Amino acid sequence: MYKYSLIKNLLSRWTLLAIGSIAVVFAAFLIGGEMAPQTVEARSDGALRTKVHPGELDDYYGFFSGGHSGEIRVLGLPSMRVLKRVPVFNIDSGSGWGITNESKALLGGLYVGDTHHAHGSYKDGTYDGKYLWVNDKANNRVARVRIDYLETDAIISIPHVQGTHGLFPQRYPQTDWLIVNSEFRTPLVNDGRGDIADESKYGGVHTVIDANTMEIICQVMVPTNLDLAATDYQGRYSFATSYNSEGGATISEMLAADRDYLVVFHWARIKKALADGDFKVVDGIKMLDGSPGSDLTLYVPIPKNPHGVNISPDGKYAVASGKVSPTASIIAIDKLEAAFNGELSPADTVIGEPEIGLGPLHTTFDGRGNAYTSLFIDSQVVKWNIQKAIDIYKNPQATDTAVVDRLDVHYQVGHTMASMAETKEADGNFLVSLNKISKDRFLNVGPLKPENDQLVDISGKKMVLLKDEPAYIEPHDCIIVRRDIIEPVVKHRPRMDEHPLATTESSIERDGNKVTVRLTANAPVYGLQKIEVNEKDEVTFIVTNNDEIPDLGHGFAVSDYNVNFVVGPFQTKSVTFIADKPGLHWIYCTNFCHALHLEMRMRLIVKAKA
Ligand code: RUQ
Ligand code: CUA
Ligand code: CA
Repeated sequence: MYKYSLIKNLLSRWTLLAIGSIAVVFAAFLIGGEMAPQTVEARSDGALRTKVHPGELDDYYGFFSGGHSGEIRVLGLPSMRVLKRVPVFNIDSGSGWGITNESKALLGGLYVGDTHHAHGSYKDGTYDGKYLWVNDKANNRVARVRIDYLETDAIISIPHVQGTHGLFPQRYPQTDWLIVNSEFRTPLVNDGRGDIADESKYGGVHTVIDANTMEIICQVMVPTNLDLAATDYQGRYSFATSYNSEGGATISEMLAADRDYLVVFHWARIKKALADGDFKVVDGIKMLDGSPGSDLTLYVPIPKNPHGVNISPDGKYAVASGKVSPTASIIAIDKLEAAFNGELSPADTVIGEPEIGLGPLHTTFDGRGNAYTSLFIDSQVVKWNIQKAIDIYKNPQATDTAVVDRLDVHYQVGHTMASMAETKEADGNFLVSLNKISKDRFLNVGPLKPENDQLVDISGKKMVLLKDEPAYIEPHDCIIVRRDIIEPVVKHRPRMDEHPLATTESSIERDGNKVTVRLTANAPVYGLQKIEVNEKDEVTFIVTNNDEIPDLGHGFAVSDYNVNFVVGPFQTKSVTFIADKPGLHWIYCTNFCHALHLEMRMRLIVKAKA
């Protein structure tokens, strides 16, 4: 019986596959022998192509936040291969992030971070391939990564906040604003003066950042906390879930109320308040008051301790879910203006509340009218139909359910994200379930196991689990972007003169006890063979890689000086240190660049003080 069905299964698979491949070849022939790069090939059995064979490229870029590793990871999907780790708020020995002068200037002495939400820049509701932004919940910063090099190019600190969490760029007409929420309520001026133990005086802050200059435009203060963030598809509103409407400082206080809020921020009115001077200035920052009663904000009551808020790709609905309510709430975005104008109560903008399961956190979309919500407690992703949920809500007698399918995931899912789902071009091909606990799914590696990011095919009616992928601590969220948007943007090298100190000739300059060495690196030699300095000199090395061959990187490690970084083609990086260890110190290339890579080294001679 078992054997029979196995053989039947195999047979039908192989036959179908064979017929399918003939069909694909034929179709390719029909359209001129070329498949568009963004086309995700369907397999004959209806599932998507998921194998990426050696030599083949993935269809999507995945940008995953790295949690408390402080980085962003770049994956290829559907293979789920990690292609690059972009250091952001951390120290990275591989690239020298946190070691070079350039990266230290951005990091400002802070070497840990907690990245939760990486989102891309938009034009007209879809990604334009220019930037990514990511939050640092631990040290309250926001970083920008330029996609052409996939390197961090700006980091700013957000004042007056703690728990910098939800982050979202403007989606329409393009990303000019970037908004960030503070999850923890704090005293506005948190300088240890006054009664800072009195939590009734704390508040949350919705920060508006100029996405191009990375300067803070203003902050909108509210009495409640602000957790996850979203923006609409019309450039009119931003959203924040708030689970501490109680204004509590303990977990039981934060769980007292049955409903908390989805807070909506009205952008035209924020702009008007800025233009009218309707703000106070605190530490040089324009602070607007968004307390209940202000015309800048709307407080939509939703069930209990909400977490995620996501906007459907058609721009019509905001979907939020309460961690301790088995429901999701559907908010009609086209009803918000009436509510802001007082013609409708905020509660009446809620047009659906489907019951979906326990511990709902985040929702993503397939662009075909379905939502997929992660259920932390049930360890499931639940697929439900948005229109059905709205119809059921209208009809109190309805007994059917909006739920279409459930998929067990392994285990304790946080975020879930579908391909292109945060754009109007959501394509409903793949979904990633970012599970916090892998339990027994991988070989045991000690007290802390990998997480499990699972790839799911959502192209059919039923979800199909395709792949388990162990992940190092601790990706929270991701976006999945079509390859044709990113691939043409990413460059092999910068222009050499992009770094003001780039050099094509090596030199040594001395100014008192300051020594500046400009150094070229061409495989397999540095431009100098020996440098002599005196003990306690302040030594700066400016290293330019003059090789233009793609991926020919040179390392620069100074033995026993805690200096190591890598310089890509035409890149320049610098480092400054005090030569406090007399003796011979070999400087060598750490990046295998040439048959004579091991010989690519030079001497640093530090002469002892008499
Ligand atoms: S959060 S697991 Cu930091 Cu995005 Cu919800
Ligand atoms: Cu240069 Cu190895
Ligand atoms: Ca609450």
